Amino acid sequence: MSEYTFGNPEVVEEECDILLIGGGMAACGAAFEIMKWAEGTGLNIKLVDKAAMDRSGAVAQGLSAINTYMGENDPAEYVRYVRGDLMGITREDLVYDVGRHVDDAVHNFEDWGLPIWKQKGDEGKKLRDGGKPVRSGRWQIMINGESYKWIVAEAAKKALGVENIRERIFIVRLFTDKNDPSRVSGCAGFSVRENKIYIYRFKTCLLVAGGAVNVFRPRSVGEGTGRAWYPVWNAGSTYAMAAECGAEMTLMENRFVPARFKDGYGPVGAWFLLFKAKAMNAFGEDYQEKNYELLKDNGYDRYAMGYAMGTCLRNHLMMIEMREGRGPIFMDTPSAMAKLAETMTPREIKHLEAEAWEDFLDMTIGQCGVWAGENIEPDKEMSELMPTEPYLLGSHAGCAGLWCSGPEDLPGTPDHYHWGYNRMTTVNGLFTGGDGVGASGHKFSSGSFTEGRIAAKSMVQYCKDHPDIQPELPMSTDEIVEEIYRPVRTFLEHKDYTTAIDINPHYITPKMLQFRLQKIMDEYVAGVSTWYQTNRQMLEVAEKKMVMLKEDSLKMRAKDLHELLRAWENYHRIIAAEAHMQHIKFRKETRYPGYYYRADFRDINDEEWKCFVNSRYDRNTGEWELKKVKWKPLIAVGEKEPEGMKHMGPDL
Ligand code: SFD
Ligand code: AMP
Repeated sequence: MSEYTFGNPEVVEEECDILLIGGGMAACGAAFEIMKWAEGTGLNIKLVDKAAMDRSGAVAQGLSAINTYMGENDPAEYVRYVRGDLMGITREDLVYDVGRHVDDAVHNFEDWGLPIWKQKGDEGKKLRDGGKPVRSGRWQIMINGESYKWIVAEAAKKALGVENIRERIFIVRLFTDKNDPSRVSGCAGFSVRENKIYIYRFKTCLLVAGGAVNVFRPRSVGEGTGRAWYPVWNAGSTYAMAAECGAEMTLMENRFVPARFKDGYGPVGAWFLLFKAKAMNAFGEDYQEKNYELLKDNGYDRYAMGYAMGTCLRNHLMMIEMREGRGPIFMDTPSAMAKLAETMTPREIKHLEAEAWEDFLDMTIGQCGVWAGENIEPDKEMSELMPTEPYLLGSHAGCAGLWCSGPEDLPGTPDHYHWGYNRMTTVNGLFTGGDGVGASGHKFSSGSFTEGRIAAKSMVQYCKDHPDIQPELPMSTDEIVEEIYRPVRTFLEHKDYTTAIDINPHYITPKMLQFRLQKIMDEYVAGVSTWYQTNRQMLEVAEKKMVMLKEDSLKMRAKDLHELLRAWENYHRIIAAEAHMQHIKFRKETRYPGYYYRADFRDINDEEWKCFVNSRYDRNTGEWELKKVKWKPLIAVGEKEPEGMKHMGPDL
């Protein structure tokens, strides 16, 4: 079988001061920012992305809104919003830090060519010059964003220099230092196009490889496999690689279950907020209004105050209808469009129809496919909504991630919120941003970019403070190659044992392993098949099955580079899944109804659980250590911005 000649990879070894791992919003923010601070230092800075930066990450298909823009709002109010949406427990220092800096990111995007909708009379006037954006919600502004990622990536590449960027390198493992296990020293990965392994040594790195998708069995199976809301190519690398080198994680029990247009996974924000559409049950009832009182049952109403009900609570009210047989849930697009059209000219109505399509054409083109394929004209026919399978992420309406040091200049911040450099994890030299930073959701694209910028500044400072670090890897090159190419070796060694390449007692295909993981998570760890419910016993079964799955994961095969990628993605998903499962087991309450339910602890229990849950993974023993960490509110309820917390503007 001469086609299988990729068994002995070439090894490329490189050294740099700072490595950015990922090429998404946070990485682009870092790449854009870092050269300003590094000027004159001689620091060598590189970036590696698993894909091509122009279209990599969650913003690949573009977006139609920027969901975090302060404008006239006060960042303290933003903290209140995020805190409310995430059921009370957030790192308010980190959230505030994003809020005070995020607008400058958006102004830059506009300078680089991103079209931002403006209110009548302000067309052509930039945000920077006081141009008023079209707001869909209090925090969200509308854009024509099909090319959003191209635009941002172009600026990042220009700033960092294309010669310092390598695309299509999938990083699979981070290393602590041979002589100092509290410090990161390098990483290794492989090219997804060539038979090459890459090994990097560095003083510090920014690990921003996005969230985790396809950990749970998706609603799209069979003919729909491959459709998901969040990007399928983000496989939990951020969480897994950080956990494997001992970084503390926080709120990994949290997940995001977005309500989406069914089957196409089209986002609902523009429909709810801009078009003012209403969702209803099969009998035309507004279930949010109808079920509101039920929130009192388990103390869920405590977090339904203020101007917006949290995302998970909106899900909860919808799920009651679906569980009790009053689905489907519909988004009433025709009424919303008819209402808007009442005051419009025929030309404006045509434009409105175009906008309804463009919302998805700009961001989730598959939804247009569903509409076209099912003959749905949104001004004439309603569309179904559906809560999706769970995703692990820290930048959208979720807050799973790594425990990070925050800014030091905010009054009232407790000592355990900062121990070093802003956005550094508990492993020295290991920084993160975007989906990587836990306990501070609702950053979205602009906030993730902003966090990349914040981390970039800190990383340069870290290098200046530690000029003498000589990173040394704890493994030899041969050992690293052996580990990364294990699935390839397994395949080459056993492929001739059977005549059917996919059927072999000596190996498991990455696809089958992924199905196994998804089945476990779906059926025992509160996936769609149990309507997001679990309990201690179910989690214990999952844990047992996971041990075997992990054992078998060492027998994954890779018959080509694509499968090698799939194999390692699965490995990352398993670690992320384990963290999620362990955290859900530890937190004995239902903190996020509508995201998941602990059926054995249905209430929100503020007395015992208004705290972070943090964990550490020991790669050598496979053990998880979990603990409660004190939460502290920094922004008072319903007051103006506290003294000393002034909007800081663009200067980081
Ligand atoms: O409509 C490795 N998001 C929205 N944000 C908004 O501001 N407005 C919206 O309208 C948003 N909506 C939305 C959003 C996302 C998606 C998928 C849809 C709709 C359909 C959220 C933002 O996009 C999100 O918050 C940020 O992009 C997060 O930024 P970051 O940097 O944390 O993640 P990334 O951009 O996905 O980038 C990850 C990068 O890592 C690379 N990578 N590289 C090397 N080695 C590995 N092992 C790697 N693994 C991954 C990736 O290639 C990528 O470059 S709406 O729903 O609300
Ligand atoms: P989505 O399209 O669902 O990802 O949402 C985009 C933005 O709108 C996010 O900031 C959401 O939190 C917000 N959003 C979506 N639906 C609603 C709603 N019904 N009420 C308030 N905010 C919403």
